[in-house]
Amino acid sequence: MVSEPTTSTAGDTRAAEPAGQGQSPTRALRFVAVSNRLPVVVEQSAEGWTTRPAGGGLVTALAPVLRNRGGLWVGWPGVTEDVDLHALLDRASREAGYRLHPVRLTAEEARLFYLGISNEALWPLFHDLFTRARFSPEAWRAYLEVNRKFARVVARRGRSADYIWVHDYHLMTMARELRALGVEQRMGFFLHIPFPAPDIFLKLPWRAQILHALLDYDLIGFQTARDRRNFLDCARLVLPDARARGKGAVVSLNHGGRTVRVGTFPISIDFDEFAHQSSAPAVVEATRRLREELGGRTILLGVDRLDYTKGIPERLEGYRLALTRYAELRGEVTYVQVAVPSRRDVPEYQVLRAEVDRLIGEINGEFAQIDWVPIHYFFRSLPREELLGYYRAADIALVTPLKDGMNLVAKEYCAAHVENDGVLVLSEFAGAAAQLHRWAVMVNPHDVEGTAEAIHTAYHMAPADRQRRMRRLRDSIRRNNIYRWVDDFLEAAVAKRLNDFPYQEDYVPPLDPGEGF
Ligand code: GDG
Repeated sequence: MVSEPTTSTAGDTRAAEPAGQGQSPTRALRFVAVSNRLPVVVEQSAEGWTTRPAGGGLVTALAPVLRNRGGLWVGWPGVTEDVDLHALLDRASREAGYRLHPVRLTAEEARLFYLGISNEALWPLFHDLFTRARFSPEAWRAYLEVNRKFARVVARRGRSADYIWVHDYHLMTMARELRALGVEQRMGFFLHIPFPAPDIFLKLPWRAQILHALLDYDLIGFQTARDRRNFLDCARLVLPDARARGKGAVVSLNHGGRTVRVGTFPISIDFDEFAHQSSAPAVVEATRRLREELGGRTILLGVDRLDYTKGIPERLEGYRLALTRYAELRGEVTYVQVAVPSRRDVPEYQVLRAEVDRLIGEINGEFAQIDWVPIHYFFRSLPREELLGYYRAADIALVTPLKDGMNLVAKEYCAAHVENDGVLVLSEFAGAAAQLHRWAVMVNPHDVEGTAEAIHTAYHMAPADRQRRMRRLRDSIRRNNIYRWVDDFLEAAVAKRLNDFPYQEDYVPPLDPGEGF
């Protein structure tokens, strides 16, 4: 950080930390993960304020990395009320196995930074849906201010041996703020969502500010080669002196006398853990029960946050057409859609919810028989064990986003199919397609007829073909698991691997008093 002494605060409890593998606490290599949201949901219940682990791709990917490594995760707890976070987050940190440190936002900051820019400008634009994007200068000023706030919290909590790893589109200008505060540590950034091509990115009023700020990181990571190519094309157009050099997964970008590394790091899952949990007796029993309850029919499964990028209405239209065209599917297949509520206060998401409700009502109304319902719909998050039961029970997974950074559901579905059965129907526009396209049934999610045909193809696929493809899918995901993702990123960032960060069972660093509490 700036320098070690200035990071100490009065009453700092760090001196009590165990050294870990013979290193003094302040020298031990430590992860500081930073993301918009902390990986817990803080909510009010009958017992008062409580926390529970949050879901979502980023948490699934990062939690195993920080667990028991004395790591720190900095983020917004998601509430703007005056909640006593100290005890709440202390307990949640012990349960998680890493320290959670909050950045408090006012209701106005949350509205402008989180809703105004992150959800209503960057999210749609970066997913190529620019007609849904709104650009508010007032919200942009709040975005910059909140990035500054995050930077101040990290600068105060930091130590010289930290590796600062910032995540996602909410925090693209944070490195600039950290540098302005004199922070010198190496810092990396990973974009979980796609990076758009220049003809879309250049519509952003703050395109130059974002690119300049991103270049203050030392390493910028993208999910796929396509995203990185888009980023480099945009950088060359907006910053005429920018020059990319090198080949392979990590290249160098020179600009203004600085060299930044730019890499491709496809994110993944803890494959072995998913496979292991899917074999647990409770999951096997849940799978058996589900199959029985659904009358032994072929099960199609969709699992998504209820988000317009996930292509749920388009998929439903594809299913409707499949039932219309291929009579043999009627009464023989059942589609289970799990839609996890998301961003409920954004109007587009309310419209989407109504559209999905309407389509499901129409399809069920049109095709249902007295002993068969074509679509079972859950508008809620399922407990992990139940989700795994659905993954295992499903003969066909429909993963058809209009655009997705990666899509972990596709990988989790395959990991859960420990008997090498099941068919993955996958969108060409999911980041996962780059890795899995050879063995999945590929679709263009905008093509209703193509989607119907893909369902038909998956339904009729011969068992030997299913097995061969699923084995290949699982081999690829097993090899390229979440630990490989972390190792590749850290190797490029600081020439280290995950195992260089000391593992300490049951150790969570003590809570720092001060800002945020
Ligand atoms: C972003 C990018 C990128 C879903 N339903 C339930 C549940 N989930 C979990 C899944 C999975 C996660 O949520 C969803 O991850 P995705 O990757 O599919 O999608 P996003 O949340 O949009 O994630 C994405 C990711 O970041 C990582 O970089 O892949 O492209 O958009 O882990 O298991 N979990 C539980 N119950 C559910 O009902 N417990």
